[in-house]
Amino acid sequence: MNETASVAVKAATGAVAATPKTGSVAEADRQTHEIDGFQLVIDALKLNGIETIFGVPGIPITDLARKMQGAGLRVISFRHEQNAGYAASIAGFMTGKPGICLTVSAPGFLNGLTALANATTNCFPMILISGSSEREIVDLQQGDYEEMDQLAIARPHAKAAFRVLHAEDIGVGVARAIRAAVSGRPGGVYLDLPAKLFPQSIDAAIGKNSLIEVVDPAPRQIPAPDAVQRALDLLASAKRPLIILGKGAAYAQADADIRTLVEKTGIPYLPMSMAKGLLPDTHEQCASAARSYVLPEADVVMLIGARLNWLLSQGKGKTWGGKSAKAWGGQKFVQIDISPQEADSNVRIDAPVVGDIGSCVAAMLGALASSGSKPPAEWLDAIRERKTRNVAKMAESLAKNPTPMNYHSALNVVRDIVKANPDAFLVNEGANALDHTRAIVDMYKPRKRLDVGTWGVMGIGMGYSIAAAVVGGEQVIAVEGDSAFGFSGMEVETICRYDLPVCVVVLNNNGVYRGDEVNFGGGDDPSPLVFVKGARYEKLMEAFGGVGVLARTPAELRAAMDEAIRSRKPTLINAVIDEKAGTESGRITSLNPAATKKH
Ligand code: ADP
Ligand code: TZD
Repeated sequence: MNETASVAVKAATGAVAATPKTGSVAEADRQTHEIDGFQLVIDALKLNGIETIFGVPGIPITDLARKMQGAGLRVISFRHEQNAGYAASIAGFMTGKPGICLTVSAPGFLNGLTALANATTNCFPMILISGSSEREIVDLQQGDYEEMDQLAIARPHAKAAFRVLHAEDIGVGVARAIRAAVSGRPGGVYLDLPAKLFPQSIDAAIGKNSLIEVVDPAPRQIPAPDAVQRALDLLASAKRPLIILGKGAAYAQADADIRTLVEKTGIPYLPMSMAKGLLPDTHEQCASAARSYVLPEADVVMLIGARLNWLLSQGKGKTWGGKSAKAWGGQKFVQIDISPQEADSNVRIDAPVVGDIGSCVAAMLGALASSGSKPPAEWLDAIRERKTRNVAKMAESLAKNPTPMNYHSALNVVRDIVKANPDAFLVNEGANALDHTRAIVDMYKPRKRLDVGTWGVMGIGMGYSIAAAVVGGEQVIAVEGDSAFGFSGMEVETICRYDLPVCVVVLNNNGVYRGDEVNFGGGDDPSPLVFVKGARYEKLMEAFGGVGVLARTPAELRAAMDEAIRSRKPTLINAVIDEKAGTESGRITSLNPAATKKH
C-alpha cells in the first residue's frame, strides 16, 4: 500500500495505535498497517448507518463499548441487559434499522435473550451482539469463565443466528445480521462474537475491503397485480367492510398512502394497539369506540400488517359473531402481509396480498377506481350511532372525580396531556393500566404508542422509554402499572444519568391487578398479588437526582405532568389509585385457566 492509501485507511478505520510503546520501527509499521477485530466491528456497524448501541459492559466487550464511544457511536449503558435489549428492539420498530444490543457472555447474553425473543415475536428488527467465551473450552465443556453454547441457545428464539470466528469475516457477519433483521418479516438476530475475535489483527487494507455496506437491506416486495385485484373485488362486494391496521402497518412507514387508502375507500378502520395514531384516533372513520359491534358485524375484513392471533381472537369465535368459541363468524378476509405463510394461519384468507405494505397499499391505490363507491350508509350510520353512545358513556366515567383516584380519573389527565403534546411518545404496560390507557388516551401520530405488544410482556417500560427519548428525541410519557414498573424500575438511574425527558406515571394500586387481595390460607405472608402498601415510588427517581412527585388527585397529577413536560427533567409521578379499582388480568380475565376469585 502506498503512503496515501495507508493514510486513507487509517482515517477510515481509526485503526492506528498512536505511539507504539516498544519503540521498535517494525512494530510501529505493523500496527500502522493492521486493523483489529474491535475496529472492524465498529467500522462495519458505522458503515451501515448504525449510530446507537444499547448494552451493559463487562468481559469480553468492555473495550468494545469504550472504543465504540470513542469512535462516535452513542453508547447507552443500562443496569440490566433485558432493558437494553428492549430498547434496541423498539428502536428497530421506530426507525426500520436494526436496534443493536451489546452484552457480555452467558448470563448477560441470557438476560438479553428475552428481549431478542420478544423482538422476533413482535417482528421488530434487532441484533443482539454478545461476546462469548473460548470455543475450544466451551465445546469440550471444560469450565470456561461464563461458559455457554450461546449460538445454539439463541437460534430457536431468533430469526437468524450467526457466529464470527475470524476478523476477515466480521464484515460478512454484520451484513448478514442486518439483512436478516430487516428484510422480509423483520425479527431478532443473534450475532456471536467470541472474545478471541476482538484482538485478532489483519492487514488494514484487507480488513477494510472485507466490510460490506448492505445495499437495499429491506428490498421492496411488489405484490402480484392479480392478488391486488382479487382483494379490491372482494372489498367492492362488501356491504359491511372493515379495515384492521396492525403494528406492521405502523412499522412500514407508509403513513400517507395508508391514510389515503382508508379515506378513499371510506371503510371504517380499527387500529391495533401500536397502530393507534397511524391515523388520528379522532378520525371520523375510526371505529375503536364500536369495536365489539364492528367485529361480529363486518362481512369483509382487510388486515394490513396485523396477525389474526390471540389479540384478534384468532379471527373466530364469539368476538367475530361465531356461534361457539371456535366457530367461524362468516367474515371474508383480505390480508396484506410481507410473510406469505401468514395467510390461513387461523381462518381462511380469501384474498392474500403478499408484499411490503408500502408497495401493496400503493398498488391498491393505483388500481382503485377513482369513482369507487363508499360503503353502504346503513353500515356507517350504525357504527356512528354506537360510537356516539359509547363515547358519551366514556365521557361520563371520565368526568367523575372519586377519592382515591381510579384509572379513569387519572387517565383523563394523561388523555389531555397527550392531546396537547401529540409528538410525545406514550409507553404503556400493566394490565388494567394498559387496557384503560389504550381505551382512554387518544393518539394522534404514527409510532408514538409503544406497549407490551404480541406477548403482553411486562418489563418493556423503561427500556422503551429510554430508546424513545434517545432515538426519537421527543418527550416520553410512560404510563406504568406498579407491578409493571418494578420489572425495569432500576433504569430510572439510566434515565437520570443521560438526563432524558422521560415522565414516568406509576398508577399505584398496591399490587398486581389490585391491592386488596388476602392470603387464601389466612397466614401472615401477604397475597402473591400485593405489594407494600403506600409505596413511595417517586423517591426512586429522587435518589438519582430526578424529580419525584406524589399525586393523590387529578389536579396534582396534571400539575406534575405539565411541569415534567415543561422542564423535560426526568420525573416519576406516583399516582395513587384506589386499590380496589382493577380487575383480574385487566380485560383478559377469560384467559385465566380457572377464575379463583371474583371481584
Ligand atoms: P398487531 O399486534 O398490531 O396486530 P402483528 O405484530 O400481529 O400486529 O402483525 C404484524 C404483521 O405485519 C406481521 O405479520 C408482519 O409479517 C407484518 N409486517 C411487518 N412489517 C411489514 C412490512 N413492511 N410490510 C408488510 N408486512 C409487514
Ligand atoms: N411476567 C411477565 C414478563 N409478563 C407478564 N405479562 C406477567 C409476568 C404477568 N402479568 C401480566 O400479564 S400483567 C402483570 C403481570 C405480573 C402486572 C399487572 O399489574 P400492574 O397493573 O400493577 O402492572 P394493574 O393496573 O394493577 O393491573
